[in-house]
Amino acid sequence: MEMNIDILEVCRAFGIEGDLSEIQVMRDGHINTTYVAFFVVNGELRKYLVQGINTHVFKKPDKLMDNIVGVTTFLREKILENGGDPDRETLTFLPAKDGKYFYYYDDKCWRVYHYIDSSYTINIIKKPSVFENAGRSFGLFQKNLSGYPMESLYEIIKDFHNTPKRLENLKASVEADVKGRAAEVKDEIEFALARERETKVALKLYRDGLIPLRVTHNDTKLNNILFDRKTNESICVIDLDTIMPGFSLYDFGDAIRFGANTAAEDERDLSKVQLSLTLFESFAKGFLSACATALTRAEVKHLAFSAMLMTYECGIRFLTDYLDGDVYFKIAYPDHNLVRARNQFKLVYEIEQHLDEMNEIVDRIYKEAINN
Ligand code: GN1
Ligand code: MG
Repeated sequence: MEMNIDILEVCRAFGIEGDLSEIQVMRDGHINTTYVAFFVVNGELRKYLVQGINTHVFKKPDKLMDNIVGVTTFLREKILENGGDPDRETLTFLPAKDGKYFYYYDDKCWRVYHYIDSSYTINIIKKPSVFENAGRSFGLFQKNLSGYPMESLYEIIKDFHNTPKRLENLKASVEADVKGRAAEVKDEIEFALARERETKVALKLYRDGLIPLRVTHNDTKLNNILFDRKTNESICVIDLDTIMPGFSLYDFGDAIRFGANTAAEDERDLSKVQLSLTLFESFAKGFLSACATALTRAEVKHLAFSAMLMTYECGIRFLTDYLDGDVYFKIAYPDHNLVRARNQFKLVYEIEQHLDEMNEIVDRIYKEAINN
């Protein structure tokens, strides 16, 4: 078991002692590779998350970890101020023996953090209250970080949510057509190109001074929240790699994209892909209960639209990666990225059909939230 030896060596480099008793693989993420390592130290079981950083995506692990350690240290203080438990409500990273929060072993870059025990992640929502909880967590996350010095954050992935740029990338990939796949996905390309005007909306609002830059998470998938096994409450926002200055619309929209889809992000049967208005409302309720008073009028007005924008952008990214030959997102089978892209575009269509209702919901919930 070569991997066990690697993981063990990595853990030792982060100062972990004891006997390695078990390794589990975590399969949720599309980018990094994550393991849980179980150690027995003086008869006591200790669990660590050992993560191989995808350096193709995150080219500067030092900057990445500066961002993350800066933010988690800041959040720790906030959580303590609010009487919470920072060991469960934010992530705790371990320095390696050289004091850095990452370590190269065998050409791979690793980091290690404490496993938050008695917690779980969710991929599909069964109960709306769970999604409301998630909304509150992401809203609070944004609120807690409102005092964080934004200028100290490094832009880890340039133009990450620059939707016009994402569409330009798609056009370039269609042009290059390195795998000869463009003909097969003509309809999807057309769908993406037909919405070019929408790509510019958020950036224009920013340029017009109507929405501000904030410290945002930028990858608010439901499975980037830990829930407590005992209380079933959401406890901790994880996957902090893409924390950067961004728009609140990104965090709201991306959460809806993933969590209010009635099917998984890679469901092939598109008849199952719909937008749940009930779930949309639940998330909006949670999110706005945490940060309504901090949002500008234009942010609130575009929350429903942001669900469309982020779903559309993600579809563009999956389609681009399919055309590029699957070089970015991990795939489990050959047309996985195409299945994901079709799924996202179906959801875009669904959101477009329900946008008026979604706007009414936000309006109602916003009024309730600011009157409370
Ligand atoms: C990736 O790492 P993960 O699986 O949480 C991606 C997100 C996409 C998402 C689509 C750094 O998130 O931007 O929205 O897949 N992360 C990065 O599921 O590109
Ligand atoms: Mg993740």
